[in-house]
Amino acid sequence: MMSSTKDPIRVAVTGAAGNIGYALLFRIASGALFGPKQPVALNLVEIEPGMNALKGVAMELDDCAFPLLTEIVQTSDLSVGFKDIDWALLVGSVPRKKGMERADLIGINGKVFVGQGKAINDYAKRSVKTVVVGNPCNTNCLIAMTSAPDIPNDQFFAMTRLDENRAKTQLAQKAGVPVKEISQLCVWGNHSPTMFPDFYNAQIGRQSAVSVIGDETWLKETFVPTVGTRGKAIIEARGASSAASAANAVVDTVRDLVTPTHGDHHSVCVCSNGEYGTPAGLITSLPVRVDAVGNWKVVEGLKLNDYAAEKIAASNAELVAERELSFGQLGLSV
Ligand code: NAX
Repeated sequence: MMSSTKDPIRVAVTGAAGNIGYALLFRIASGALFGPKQPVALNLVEIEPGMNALKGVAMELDDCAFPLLTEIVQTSDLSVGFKDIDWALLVGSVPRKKGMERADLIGINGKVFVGQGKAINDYAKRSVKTVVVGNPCNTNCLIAMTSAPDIPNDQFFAMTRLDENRAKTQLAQKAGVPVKEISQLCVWGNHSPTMFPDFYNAQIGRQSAVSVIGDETWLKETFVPTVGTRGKAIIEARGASSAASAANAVVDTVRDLVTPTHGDHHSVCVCSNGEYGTPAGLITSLPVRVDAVGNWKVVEGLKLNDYAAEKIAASNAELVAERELSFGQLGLSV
């Protein structure tokens, strides 16, 4: 078989030596994002203390002899890590430590995402697309976007696909059907326990999920909080936070942003233009579909009842508060 002559797609991954990085890099290198004919180059970005572990990860990538992987760059220098990249997957961030308030966390990570946004602005391709995973991912993404004024806002995303995937499985298990039967399921708002997995618009085998499940109390009182606190439940069970499922959701997010969507839609945090009454300018999770030529759009015309609208408004109010706090600390303006 002839090898591909296409130019590689260059993907930067921050936090590359971390847990999600370890589950993600091998899937990118194997072709899971852009298909089996598209070469990829990996720019692995870490902070200094992570560089030795990163070397080991790069050695393992070498040892896979992935035919699609053309180059591995290892660096803690953003001017190298983000040079001419097509995608920035911003996974690394400082975890919340004992005694640290949420405001402290937002402040520490806020500075990191100012720096990364500026570096994307200065060194990446103008067509670069950025997906933020590191928490608080919506606000970190907003900070990076604001710090990259030369890159269009519609090229910035934050991840709620893991929440969508979690929600789908909860519905499938309750209904006793395979997970592929679940569609039209959008998680709205902030990637935090306030998120709203919209069971009203979801379908199970092309029928309304509410009518198939037949138990609205379960949907409101069990399903919604189970999805919202699933991350915590994983930590309690595993003693470590979600890594493989988070990496899988990064793969799903990027693949579905470069692939036309057929009939369904997916949850991605994007910069709101005020759709469905969400505050314009926030990075909030909305239902997104990709057209035949690869442009994404927020799906129009979904009906939101009072319960759904209230839940979404509460989650967006939390994002507005995070924006006020972080922009105040960082001296950014909306
Ligand atoms: P780890 O602590 O295992 O790894 C993080 C890595 O990032 C470390 O190797 C660290 O050295 C590196 N790092 C820290 N600051 C950096 C910087 N400024 N530049 C480059 N690298 C840096 O965390 P992991 O389990 O991989 O999780 C990463 C992030 O994903 C966390 O913020 C976590 O909260 C977030 N998550 C987001 C999810 C989502 O759905 N949006 C779900 C999973 C996960 O909780």
